[in-house]
This record gives sequence, C-alpha cells and structure tokens, in this order.
Amino acid sequence: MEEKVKSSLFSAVQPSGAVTIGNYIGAIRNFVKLQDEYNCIYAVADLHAITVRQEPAVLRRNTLELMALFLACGIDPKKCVLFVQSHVPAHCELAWVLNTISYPGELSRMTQFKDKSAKHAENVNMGLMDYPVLMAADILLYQAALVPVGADQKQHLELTRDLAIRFNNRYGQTFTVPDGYILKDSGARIMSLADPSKKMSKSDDNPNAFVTMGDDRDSILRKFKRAVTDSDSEIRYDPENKPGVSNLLTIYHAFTGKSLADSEREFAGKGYGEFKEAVGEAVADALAPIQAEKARLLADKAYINSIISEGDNAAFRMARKTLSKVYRKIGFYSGE
Ligand code: ATP
Ligand code: LTN
Repeated sequence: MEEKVKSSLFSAVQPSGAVTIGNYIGAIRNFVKLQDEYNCIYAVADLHAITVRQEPAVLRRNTLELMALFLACGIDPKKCVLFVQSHVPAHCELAWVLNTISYPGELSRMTQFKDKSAKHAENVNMGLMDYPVLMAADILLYQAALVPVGADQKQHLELTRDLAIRFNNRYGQTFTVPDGYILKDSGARIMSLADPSKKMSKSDDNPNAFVTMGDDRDSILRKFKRAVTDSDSEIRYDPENKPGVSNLLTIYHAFTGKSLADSEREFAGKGYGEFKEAVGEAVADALAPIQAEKARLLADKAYINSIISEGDNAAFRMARKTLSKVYRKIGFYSGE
C-alpha cells in the first residue's frame, strides 16, 4: 500500500498559569485527536509567556507542569514532538526576520494586544506587540499546514498567513501557508462562569470565573454551583439569549460526548441546581484520571526531562532546515 505523506501540524500553549478547561476544550483536546493524522509538533510557549510579568520560579514550575499535562491528556511522545520553545533558538531568529516585513499598524490593531495592554497598563512592552510575529515564526518554522487553536487566536493566524504570503511573494516559495483548526461549535470559545459575555481566561482575577485542569472535585462543584445563568429556568441551547446555560451545555457536551440535543432532553423540566451539579460532576469525573496521571508523571521528572530533550532535538533540526532556507533566500552570506 502506498503510504501517504502526513502534513505537519503545530500548536503551543503558554505556561502562564493553571490551564483551564477552556484551553482544554478549545485546544489541547484537539491536539490529542489530531495526533494520528498529522506530524504533530507541540510547544510550551515560554517565550510568549514573558510578554506579561512572570515570577521566575513559577514560570519554571509551570513549564514542567504543562509538559506533564500534555502527556497526561494523552499526547503520545512517540507520535508527536513535544518541546520547550526557548530551547530552540530558531524561533527568535525567524521572528527577527519576520519583524522586518511586519508593520506596527497591523500589530497594534490586534485585539489581544489591545486587551492585554489595557490589562497590563504598567507593562506595555515591545514583546506584547510583537507576540503574533513570534507566533508566526513558531508556525512557519515547521511548515505547518494546520494549527489547532481556540477562536481567540484566529486573528493571529490570519497575520501568520499574511506574513507567509508576503515573504513568499518577496523571496520565492519558502513557507507553507497554514490553516487554522478552530472548532465550529461554541467549544472554540468557552465563556467565563462568572460572566458569560467574557471568555474563560486563566488570568481572570476572579477564580470562580474559571475551572482549572487541576481543581479538586469540591472546587469544581462549588464553581459550577455558582455559575451565572439567567432568570428563567429553561435548559436550552441558545448562546444569544441564554449565554450562561449554553456555555454549561457546551462544557457538558465536551466532557461527556453527549450531543447538545441529547443533553437538552436529559435536563428537560429539571432545575438549574440539578443541572449545574450534573455538569460539575461530569467535569470532575473526566478530570480525575488526567489529574492522577499528571501526578504520576510529575513524580518522575527524569522521564519528562527525557521527553523534552528528545523533542528539543527533533524541533531544533526541523526548525534549522527552514531557517537555513530563509537565510539563503534573504541573501545572508554562508561562505559558499
Ligand atoms: P489568557 O487567558 O491568560 O490570556 P490563554 O489561555 O488565552 O491565556 P494560552 O494558554 O496560550 O492563552 O491558550 C492556549 C490555547 O487555549 C489557545 O489555542 C487558545 O486559543 C485556547 N483558549 C484559551 N482560552 C480559551 C477559551 N476560553 N475557550 C476555548 N479555547 C481557549
Ligand atoms: N498565542 C497562543 C499560544 C501560541 C501558539 C503558537 C498557538 C504560541 N505560539 C503557535 C498556535 C501556534 C495562545 O494560544 N495564546
């Protein structure tokens, strides 16, 4: 049988705090799903994380924890390359080159830049503005055809495509122009439990707004019990008029695999209290085995380090190949 050459896929998560169920549903769950179909490369994006202030010891710990979480969620290091972004210098090197074809106007227009600048008004640094250029470098280095992310990253992916096309037009075919893999349903954007008009974010000041992958059963049940719904009592999927209830149905669907329609039927005629408890139970049940596996992995740091070191080496080689091509196209002297 003829073997089909697999396309490459790239994604990353920042080690900037406790990973939420929003990150899991919108992104990490899909990393696992796509690993047989693509050559997958997944990074812990520590270079991105320092665009907002990080406590060094916490950043170090979060990097290890995120790697353990990737593995615990079912990302198989035999099928995928798992590495730490700062261990592969080509990311910064390509970002520098891409900076020379990026314009301040397009970067300052990015929604995330505007949001994060407002949120961290005391630290609006160049890295925050350059964030999407570094993200483009991440993706383009691996000639990724597909990038699984949540809906909030769509604008950054469009910029990545623009930069790839701009570079290819100027210097000749160099980069694969990537497509986003963004869920079509509301799983692409899980909303805050405290305010369903905002996305669930791990950096929310209100810890009741998000559920992390590490929360214990009691906290999970408590947070869902407090989740904001609305004043009528119908359990119906209608994101426009019932954003809170619809968000809970989306989460229930994601963790149980039951369709939205089946879930609506299951809770027909029941009260919000019972519904919220069932969602909390479903999430706690689904997270328990992931949490146990993560704890088991963290007890064997040498194993995680060996996965990282293998991943770093593989990523380094792939990235170098693209970077050498870029340097050649630009006209950097190579001695030949
Ligand atoms: P912060 O919320 O602190 O700004 P973040 O969680 O958005 O950080 P990352 O950790 O880099 O930032 O996100 C990892 C992945 O999770 C990305 O693909 C992002 O699109 C996705 N993601 C983030 N929040 C959600 C959400 N609420 N719903 C669905 N996907 C999400
Ligand atoms: N900015 C992303 C994380 C990230 C990423 C990437 C995602 C960094 N580099 C490359 C996809 C591809 C975020 O989700 N906040």
